[in-house]
Amino acid sequence: MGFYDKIKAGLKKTKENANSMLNAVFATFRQVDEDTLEELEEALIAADLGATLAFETVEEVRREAKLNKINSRAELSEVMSRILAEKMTENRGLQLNTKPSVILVLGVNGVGKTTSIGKIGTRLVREGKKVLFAAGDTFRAAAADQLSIWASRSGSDIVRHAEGADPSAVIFDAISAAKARGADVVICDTAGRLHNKANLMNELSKMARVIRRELPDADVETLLVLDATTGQNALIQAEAFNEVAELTGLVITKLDGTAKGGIAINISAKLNVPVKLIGVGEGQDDLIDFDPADFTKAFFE
Ligand SMILES: Nc1nc2c(ncn2[C@@H]2O[C@H](COP(=O)(O)OP(=O)(O)OP(=O)(O)O)[C@@H](O)[C@H]2O)c(=O)[nH]1
Ligand SMILES: [Mg+2]
Repeated sequence: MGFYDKIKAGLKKTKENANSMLNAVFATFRQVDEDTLEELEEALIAADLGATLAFETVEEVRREAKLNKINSRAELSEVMSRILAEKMTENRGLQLNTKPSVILVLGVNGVGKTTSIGKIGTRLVREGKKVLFAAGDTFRAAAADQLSIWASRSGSDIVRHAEGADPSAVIFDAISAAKARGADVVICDTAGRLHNKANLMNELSKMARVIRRELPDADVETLLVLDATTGQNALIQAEAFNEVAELTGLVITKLDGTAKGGIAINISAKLNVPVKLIGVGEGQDDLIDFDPADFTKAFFE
């Protein structure tokens, strides 16, 4: 399956959710008039695009319709997907060119951090890389157990400490092990931390400092994982984490579920951070490279 088909299949549910209102607009579409534009704006807000982006998009559709008549549903969906794709930050993929390089994975409870690490590990191992997981979620022993399962499933190594250990110490050990064993990529799991808890945020910056101190010249991806089914709340989380961490990318999960995928477009447009990967299931292979143009095309088709 090509990327585009995979996105389409993965987003089937998301499309059904997001598009019930959009479909209604498209179904009755004849020409771009005030009624159509108003309905379109409402439908975009309902699809989690947010009021600002919905308004801007509709204004551009209005302008476009004046310049080049929009006469069919196909033309309307083509114009809409192009406008939205242009608003998103370009995705140049994971930058992991140093040996070792590091991926630090952040996000609140239950968004899919550990699962996404398992999927990313699977992919990198298949590309022939030596991958090492760092079990930086030391809150619960079960967290490291879950990561261990993903390590063996993906063919990655793991460094873990006992429950309650200092997460920064785990990361320090993982980096030393990576240097000693010649690993290509260290992927650090972290506890589901709440953005309004100062101590947890401090812990996070401490981990980032350890990475920088031990590997000053390494490529470091700091990925924030967001659960698409939480809608606008995901945007609030993204803004909060973006203030304390130097995010290099977003991973948006659960786009196979009841999410209305507009949140991916909204966040990518709002923050100057690209969506790099999307999760479309619980399986090892349910991870897709995010491409703004393909995504919006699948979204409106
Ligand atoms: N449908 C679906 N489920 C997902 C996806 N990604 C993760 N999940 C599920 O979401 C649940 C939570 O995933 P975890 O990876 O444990 O989340 P986490 O962020 O590590 O959670 P904590 O460690 O508790 O903070 C699990 O049941 C996963 O299988 C996805 O893309 N689609
Ligand atoms: Mg976890």
